[in-house]
Amino acid sequence: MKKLSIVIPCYNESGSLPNLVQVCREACGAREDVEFIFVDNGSSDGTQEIFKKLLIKPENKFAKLMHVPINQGYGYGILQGLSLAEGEVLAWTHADLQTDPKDVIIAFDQFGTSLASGQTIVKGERNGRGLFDVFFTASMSVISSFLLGSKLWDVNAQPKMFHRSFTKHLDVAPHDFSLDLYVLFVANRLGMKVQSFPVFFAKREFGEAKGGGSLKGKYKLIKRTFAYIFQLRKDIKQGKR
Ligand SMILES: Nc1nc2c(ncn2[C@@H]2O[C@H](COP(=O)(O)OP(=O)(O)OP(=O)(O)O)[C@@H](O)[C@H]2O)c(=O)[nH]1
Ligand SMILES: [Mg+2]
Repeated sequence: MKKLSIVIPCYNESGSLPNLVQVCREACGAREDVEFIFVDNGSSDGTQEIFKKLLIKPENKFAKLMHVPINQGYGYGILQGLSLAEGEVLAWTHADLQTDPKDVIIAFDQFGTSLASGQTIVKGERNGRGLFDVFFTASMSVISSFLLGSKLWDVNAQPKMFHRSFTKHLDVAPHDFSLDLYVLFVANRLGMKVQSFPVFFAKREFGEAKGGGSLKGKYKLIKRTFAYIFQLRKDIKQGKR
């Protein structure tokens, strides 16, 4: 019986994969109540072949692989991974090892009782980042919170973790990077507790930044986030949410 399923969406992260699988295996240790689900999210860099070779090894039985043939966005990949999950508590985190996958298990052990109640969402809060990134995140958090009337802080920090009963709210979840914002918004709306815990945020070692890790990425993140926020506001006004 799995208690915790951790989904890791991977998009063109071939350089990180051997390290990622090893770190997740060590984090899992001998625990049989934890499973990892790696999602090859429509990568074009040989990710699928690398995963197949790694996950066929007996020591890597702790993990499953989900293959999304055509990339349809970060959120879509996570939702596909969640559909394979057997755990009572579900989580996701990133593939580039900026946040240690072990943190997900530590937080699960720490907040397991609140998570089991279905009334708590657990999220990371990034430490160890540069001043500019901290300022960028703080500004995004304040503006997003104001526009949605919802307390949002360090939205894109990983992991996100919740009881499986929360998945009923994911049918209309966005398929792009706004998924993280959406789950926090819904949790606030339902009056759930959003429990943060500190995670050290390292520099990316392999592959290239596709999210907010570069200036170009930050520009795209701003455009995408505000487009989604205004769509959400419209839906709320029209009673669709
Ligand atoms: N851009 C993108 N990333 C995806 C997708 N599916 C999964 N991912 C993963 O989402 C994670 C977040 O992307 P990152 O490029 O790390 O974003 P970021 O952390 O804001 O940027 P960096 O700080 O430079 O790493 C990575 O682990 C990607 O592999 C997808 O469809 N598009
Ligand atoms: Mg990253």
